[in-house]
Amino acid sequence: MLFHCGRFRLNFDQPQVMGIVNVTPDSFSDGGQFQQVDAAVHHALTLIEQGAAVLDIGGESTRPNATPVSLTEELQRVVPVIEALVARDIPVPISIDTYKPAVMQAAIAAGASIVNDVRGLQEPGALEVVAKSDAGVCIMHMQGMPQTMQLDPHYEDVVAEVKLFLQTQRDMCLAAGIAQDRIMLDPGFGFGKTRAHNIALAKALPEFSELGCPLLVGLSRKSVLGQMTGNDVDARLHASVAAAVISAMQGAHLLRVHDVKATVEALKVVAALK
Ligand code: 7PM
Repeated sequence: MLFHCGRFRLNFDQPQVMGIVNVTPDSFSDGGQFQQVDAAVHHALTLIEQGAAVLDIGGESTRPNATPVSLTEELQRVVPVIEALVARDIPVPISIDTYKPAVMQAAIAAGASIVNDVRGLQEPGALEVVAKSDAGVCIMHMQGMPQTMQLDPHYEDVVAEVKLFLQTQRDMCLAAGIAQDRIMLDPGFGFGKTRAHNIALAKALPEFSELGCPLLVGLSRKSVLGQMTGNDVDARLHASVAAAVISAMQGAHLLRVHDVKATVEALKVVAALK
C-alpha cells in the first residue's frame, strides 16, 4: 500500500510512525520566536533519527481545551519550522496539523506534504486547498468542537457513525479530484468520545480498513490511557506503546506518537512476529 504525498511515497506494508512536533510558546524562556523555532526543529531532527517516517507539525489550534490560537499566531509558529526543515532537505514528509485553510495553504507553500485535519476538511475552503495541491490528507473524525466535545459525547452506534463520516469525507475528496492514494482516515480517539467509545473504535479498526485507505491512529498519551492505568500524562509511555502495538496488529498503518524511539522498536518486533 503506497501513500502519495507531494514528492514523497510512504510504504505502509509495514506500519510506520508519525512523530509529533508541537510548536508552542515556551513559558519558561523569554528567548522569543527564534528559540521556539530552534527547539521545534531540533526536536524534529531527533524524531527523524529515531525512525519517524512522517513529522506532524502543530501550532496547537487543534488541541482539545486549548485556548484558540489566532491565524496570525498559528502561521508565525508553524511556517518558520517547516521552512527550516525543508531547507535542511529532510528525508521524510512534513504533515501540518491544522483545520484552517490559510494555514494549510501557507504550510504547503513552505513545503509541507500532508494536511492533518481534525475537522476532516469541513472548514470552508479546506477541500479546495488540498485538491489544488499534490499533498496527501488525513481525514479525522471529531464529534462537536474542541472546547465542549468531552462534556457529553453521544452516539447511537459509534463505529457506524464514525465510519459513515470517514466514508462521506473520503467520497467528497474523490469527487474533488484527490486520488484515493492521497487519503488517510483516522477515527479521532479522544475527540468527542468516552472511554467506551474509544474502546469500541479501537476494536473496530479492521472494519475501517474496508474503506480502502490507510488508517492513522493517535492514542499516544491520551486520557483514555490514563483512565486504564491511573497514570498522569507524563507517565503513559508504556500504555502508549501497548496501544500502538495492538493498533498496528489490528490494521493501523500510521501511528501518531510522542515517543518515537520506543514505538519504532516495538513495531519492529510486531513486524517480525505477527
Ligand atoms: C491535548 C489533548 C493535547 C489532545 C493534544 C491532544 C490527533 C491529532 C491530536 C489524532 C490526528 C494529541 C491531541 N490528536 N491528529 N491531533 N489524530 N490525525 O494527543 O488522534 O496530540 S491533538
